Amino acid sequence: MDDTQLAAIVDAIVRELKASGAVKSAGSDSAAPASVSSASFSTSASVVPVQARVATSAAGLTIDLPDPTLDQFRYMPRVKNPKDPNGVKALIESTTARIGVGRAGPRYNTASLLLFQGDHAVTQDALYRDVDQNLLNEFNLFTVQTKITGGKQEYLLRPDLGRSLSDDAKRTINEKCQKNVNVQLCVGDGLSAAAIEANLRQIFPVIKQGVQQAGLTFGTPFFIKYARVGVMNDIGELIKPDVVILLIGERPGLGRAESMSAYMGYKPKYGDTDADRDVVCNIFENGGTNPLEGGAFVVQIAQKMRKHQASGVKLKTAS
Ligand code: B12
Repeated sequence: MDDTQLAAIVDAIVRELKASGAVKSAGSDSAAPASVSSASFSTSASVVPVQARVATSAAGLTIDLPDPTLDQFRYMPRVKNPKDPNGVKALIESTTARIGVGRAGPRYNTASLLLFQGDHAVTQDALYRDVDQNLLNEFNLFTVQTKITGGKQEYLLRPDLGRSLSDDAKRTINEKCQKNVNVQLCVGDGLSAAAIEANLRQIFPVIKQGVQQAGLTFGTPFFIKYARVGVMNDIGELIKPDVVILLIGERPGLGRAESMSAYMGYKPKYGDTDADRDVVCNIFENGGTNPLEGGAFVVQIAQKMRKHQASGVKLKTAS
C-alpha cells in the first residue's frame, strides 16, 4: 500500500470519527470538513464509538463493515452457489450451530471470522466483568468473597479457592445472616456476570415469594464474589439452613452469556459433592428455562428436598 492510499484511509477514518462526534475539529464543533489533516489527529481506543455503523468508503477503499452480530448477517447463508438455496436457509434456521457459513479456500471467510471474534468478545466480557453493583443494591445483597485474592485470573486457575469462603466472609455472614432458616438463597458471579444481570430481577422475587407463600423461612440473601458451586458447603456449615439455593453464572458459550443455573443442596456440609446437589440449568429468556418458571421450579425442588430430607442422588432414589 502506498502513502497516498494510506493517507486516504486515515483521512476517511478521521472524517467519520468527527462526523460521529467522537473527536472534534480544532477550532470548530461542526461536522467534519471535506479535508482533514491527519497530522493533528490523536486517537485512543476509548473514543471509538461502539454502535454499529454502515459501510463507508474512501478513495474506493472500504474501511468499515456492518455489525456482523446482527441477526440478518449472523444467519445469512454464505455457501456459494448452493444446489438447494432454500434448503440451506431452512437448515440454518433450524439450529443455533454455525452452519452454511461457506469458506474462502480452506479458510473461514472474513464475515464468519468477524462474527466468531465478536461472539468470543461477548464471552470474554461476561467472564471478566463484575456483576453490576446497582443490581445487587436493588435486592439489598451484601457482598462476601471466597478465598480468591488475585482477581478473575486466579479465579479461573484455582477453582478450589472459589469453593471456600474467606475468613472475612465467614465473619460477615455470621454477623448479618439469620441462622437455621428453611431456605437460604445466595447469588454468585460464577463464570458469567451477564447471566446474573440477565435473570436476577425476574427470578429473585419468584423464589422469595414462593418460599414465603409455602410458609417457609427465607434467610438473609447475599452475593458471593468469585464463587464456585462447592462454596455451598461453607454456607451450609455457617447458616445451617435446610436448603441452600445458589444462583450462579454458567460457563458462557460463544455469544451466549446470559445462561444461569440454580444449584441446590439439602443441609450442605463439608465433604458434600455434586452427587449431593441438584441443578436447574440453562435459565434465560427466549430459548432457555424462563427465569419466572425456573424460580417456581426451584421452590418446588426445595419443598421436595425438605419433604424427603435429601438432595442429589439420594433425592432421586427417595422420590
Ligand atoms: C463444566 C460442566 C461439567 C464439568 C464440571 C467440571 C468443573 N470442575 O467445572 C464436568 C465435565 C465434570 C461435568 C460433569 C457432569 N455434568 Co456437567 N456441565 C458443565 C457445564 C458445561 C458448565 C457448568 C457451569 O458453568 N457451572 C458453573 C460453575 C461456576 O461451576 P463450578 O463450580 O465451576 O463447577 C461445578 C459445576 O459445574 C458442577 N456441575 C457440572 N455438571 C453438573 C451436573 C450436576 C447434575 C450437578 C449437581 C453439578 C454439576 O460441577 C463443578 C464442580 O463442582 C454445564 C452446562 C450448563 N449449561 O450449565 C453442564 C451440566 C451442568 N452438566 C450436566 C450433567 C448432566 C453432568 C453429568 C451428570 C454428566 C454425566 N452423565 O456424567 C456430570 C456430573 C457431574 C458430577 N460431578 O457429579 C447437565 C445437568 C443437567 C441437569 N439439570 O441435571 C448440564 C446442564 C449439561 C447439560 N445441558 O446436559 N459437567
